[in-house]
Amino acid sequence: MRFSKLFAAAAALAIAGMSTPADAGAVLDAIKARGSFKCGTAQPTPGWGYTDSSGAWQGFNIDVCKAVAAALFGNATKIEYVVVTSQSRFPALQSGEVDVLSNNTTWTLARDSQLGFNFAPTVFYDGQGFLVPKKLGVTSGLKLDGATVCVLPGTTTELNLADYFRANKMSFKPVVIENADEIRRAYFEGRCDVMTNDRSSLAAIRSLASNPADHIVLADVISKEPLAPVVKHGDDQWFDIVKWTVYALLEAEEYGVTQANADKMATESKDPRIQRLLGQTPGMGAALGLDEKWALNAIKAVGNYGEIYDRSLGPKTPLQLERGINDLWTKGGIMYSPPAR
Ligand SMILES: N[C@@H](CCC(=O)N[C@@H](CS)C(=O)NCC(=O)O)C(=O)O
Repeated sequence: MRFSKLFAAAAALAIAGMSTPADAGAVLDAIKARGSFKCGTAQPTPGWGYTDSSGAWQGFNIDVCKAVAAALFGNATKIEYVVVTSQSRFPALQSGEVDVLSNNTTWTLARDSQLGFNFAPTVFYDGQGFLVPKKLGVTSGLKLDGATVCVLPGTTTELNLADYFRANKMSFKPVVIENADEIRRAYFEGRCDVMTNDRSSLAAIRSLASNPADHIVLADVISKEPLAPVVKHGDDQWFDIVKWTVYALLEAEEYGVTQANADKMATESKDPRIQRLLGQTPGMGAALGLDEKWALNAIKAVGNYGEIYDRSLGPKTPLQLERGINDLWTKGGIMYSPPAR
């Protein structure tokens, strides 16, 4: 008797579970009620996230948020941008001050578990490096013994820096400043010999120099920094939406769907993978609890992953970052989306 009751309860739960696309939760409910979501972004940084002359946010990390807004609301402007620092970002996400971080946060075990977060797919595979004034004549990180190093607090950067110097039996003096503008100024004013951060951030900082050619990002890569959007534990549907929006941008690049041709592809492509991705064959939108045009809207708003990359970070931008391992798996990189089916 007791057994059968338990069984019935379990079966009811299983059926209930099957009737929704995923476990909807408080975060997505609040976002829907508000009609916008809160995108946690770093202090303005070239390429990654900055405000243009009209005050509008632009950049690679911003495009990730715009893609999510377009997938969710069919409108890339339904975003409230919240600036966070390296120190304030995690409390901001935990408290609901932001719904997602899109700010060069590295995916690590402790953040993914202990801090209570879930990481969407990596949008940029990076590694930590060193930015130095050329006139210092330093050619390798191993020549930095005794250096004064500018570093942001609460970062993997801070931890790797200590590991690297210890492992190589070198000493350093940290200059720790939370405000990104201030730490950049400290570096440019020579208050530290070297600035350390993710190499892609160093490229952005270098581009701010009065003469970027006076500064060099050393070839050393001292860590793995997979940078990914982050949400908090407890709302699987919101997590799925952020996750699959990133994947959709990658799939679009893989299948040759661009911002310019997306509408035409949606109606004319005979490729079943494209028909599914762009909602011509329904099902993917419903699976996520979204409109069937979710991916089409995201791609129309910001372009595919390659277009986003080229526009903000690529060789033709001040950051001049080659695709490298951030290229698609079909082109020798490690960017790979599971199938949208
Ligand atoms: N990826 C590292 C470093 C993150 C980091 O430094 N991010 C932002 C702050 S949220 C930043 O200001 N980047 C450097 C800059 O652009 O000055 C981490 O997640 O700990």
